[in-house]
Amino acid sequence: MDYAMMKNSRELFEAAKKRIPGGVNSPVRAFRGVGGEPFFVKSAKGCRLTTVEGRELIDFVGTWGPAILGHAAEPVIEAVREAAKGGLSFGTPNPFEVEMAETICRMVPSVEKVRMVNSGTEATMSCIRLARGFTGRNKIIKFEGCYHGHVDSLLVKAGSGALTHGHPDSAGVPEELAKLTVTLPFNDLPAVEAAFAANSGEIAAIILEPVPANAGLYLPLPGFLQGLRDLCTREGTVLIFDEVMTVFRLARGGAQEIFKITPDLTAMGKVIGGGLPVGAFGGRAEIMDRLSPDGPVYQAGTLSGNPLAMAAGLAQLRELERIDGWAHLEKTGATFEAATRAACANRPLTFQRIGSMFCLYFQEGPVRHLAEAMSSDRARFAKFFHGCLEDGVYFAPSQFEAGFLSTAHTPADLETVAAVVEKNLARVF
Ligand code: HOZ
Repeated sequence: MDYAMMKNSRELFEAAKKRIPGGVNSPVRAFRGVGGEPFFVKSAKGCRLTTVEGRELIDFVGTWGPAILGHAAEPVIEAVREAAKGGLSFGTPNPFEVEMAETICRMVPSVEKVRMVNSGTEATMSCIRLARGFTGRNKIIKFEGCYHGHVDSLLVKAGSGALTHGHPDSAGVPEELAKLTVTLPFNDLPAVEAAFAANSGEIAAIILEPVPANAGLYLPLPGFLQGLRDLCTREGTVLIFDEVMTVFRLARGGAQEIFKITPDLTAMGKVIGGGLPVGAFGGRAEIMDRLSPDGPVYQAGTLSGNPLAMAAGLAQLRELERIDGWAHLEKTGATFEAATRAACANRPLTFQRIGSMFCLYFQEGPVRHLAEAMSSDRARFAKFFHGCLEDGVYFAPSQFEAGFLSTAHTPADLETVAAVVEKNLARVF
């Protein structure tokens, strides 16, 4: 069967389900949070996806973050084409990875040294191991609803698909390991103080998304991030920012630049791969130097620093700097926010945005942590989602995911979308 020629999402999904668990290679794609079946995409350009049936959709998922210039941006495609001519993978050091390391360190000043990996999961997993190796301690603190990829120690009260599909504490994670993860409510500094008191001298790291975006999107309250920084400094604990989604997106230097906090380690990904599989982690040289081959903490990867992924990411970052992408995205975000807020007026809805990331909660708010996010009306969200999809607008298929804007979303696109949002809100209320 030539599946590439198939023009029917339903038939493709039926075939996929026979050979791929749930028919998808990542659970959030399965539409279980909204019901129905996923569509299959044959191509994507700018802010539009084209399904195998030939339908065009205005996309607010952006391949879950990487497509900050829109899909198939010319400079990125050109860089990949050029790099591919020289070979796809060498398994040796290559010049692209040196340039990427220098670029990351320049754009994110807390990062003195960096290592490339192949996914955000690898990045957070490596940060945890490194923090444990550096401190000689075992316990970590994470926050409810924060999702850091599918790392064993971090699939405890996790967000994203784990939350959407009702498995925030995944089966298959040994209880002995899960016990080493202390989970706390986000934005609750006294709870963190109490956890340090109860586990004195045992906490290797605090890991968090400084802007949690895997249970929708909520922001750190004033003083929360600084409070964590101060506690980590006092306790000799490694502060890890998971900025896989936010770095190079919210600002050149991510959430840490916006909130002026210096973490010890940062997990990165998405935008730095330009759409190819990539991740990175970096931070204080003193900590990073504990990595093998210099130090005793082992971490490795056959495809790490892959020339194509590096070339794509470098081209994307260069283009973002050339067009001052972050100022552009802030303007796009503000326009989108104004239109959405107008459509939401007098309805029990909460719209939250920072830069080019956003979430519309189906509840009155406030939303500052997981428990509040959970009280959203998910049935209403699902109806809204499907109405928008029918009208050609694709938002993330779960109340517990963030939306992403790109520099390819034009004012005309946003006007179209505002009318669709307005129409479908009127339908569901
Ligand atoms: N919320 C996830 C990314 N942070 C969605 C991507 C996935 O799991 O496939």
